[in-house]
Amino acid sequence: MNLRDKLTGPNALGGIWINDGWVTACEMAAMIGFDFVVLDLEHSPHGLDRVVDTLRVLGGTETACVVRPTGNAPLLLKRLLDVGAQNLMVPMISTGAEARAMVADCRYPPAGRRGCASAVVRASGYGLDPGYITHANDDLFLMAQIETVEGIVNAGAIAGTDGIDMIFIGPTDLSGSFGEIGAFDSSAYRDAVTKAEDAARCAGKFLGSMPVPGHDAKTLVRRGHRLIAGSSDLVLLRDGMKNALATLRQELSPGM
Ligand code: 3PY
Ligand code: MG
Repeated sequence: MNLRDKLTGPNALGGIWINDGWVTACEMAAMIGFDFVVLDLEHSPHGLDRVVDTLRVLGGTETACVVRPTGNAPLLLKRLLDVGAQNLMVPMISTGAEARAMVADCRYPPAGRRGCASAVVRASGYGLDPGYITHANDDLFLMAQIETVEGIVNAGAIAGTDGIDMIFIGPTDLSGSFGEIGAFDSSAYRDAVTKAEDAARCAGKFLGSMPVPGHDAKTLVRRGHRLIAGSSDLVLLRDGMKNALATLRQELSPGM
């Protein structure tokens, strides 16, 4: 089932950020039953090969692969699409023009300007799917991240852009754009989130975000969010290691 179909189901979708890019973590996430992973290229060291490996691992599973490129640039988007990524979460979309450029870069002509090598790329089954070029544009699920003050000002234009399927609010950067990273309780931040949510709703687009203090997953879902990217492979690994060491130290201390 593709991400769009999954999003129309009864429950909001729960996913996990993959920051280490370890394919085993993606495989495990699918076995455990996460609805999606976000393979994050913006804040991690891994590259395109890791994306291909992840798509291969998740290919036969019910877990959708969302890929977040480092930014909104045709050269990045084109290569991700060619290796078979279909669900892209593009960070820092702040104007309608940026949203239109993102969509155009992902669509084959005449709807867009994606470069074409459909006879050889993995996305078309290395050319085994001759119809790829005719359905590739429809297969896309494009998520624009609104996470700047400018993006909030232009939220209507971004959400209203044809081809943008979801507005994903990036709470950390958005709060930073208002002057203080993590100030999720300020009225400026709260009003901004409401504005982005209203814009998505008005445009009939899906909404998604990441839970942060004061805006937990339940609250987000109540406000209309359908895709919630919760924890991260690295956060879970870090906390698991910290706990394991704390327990071990306690058990090894004299007197225990
Ligand atoms: C942010 O919080 O800035 C993100 O991009 C992730 O949600
Ligand atoms: Mg961000």
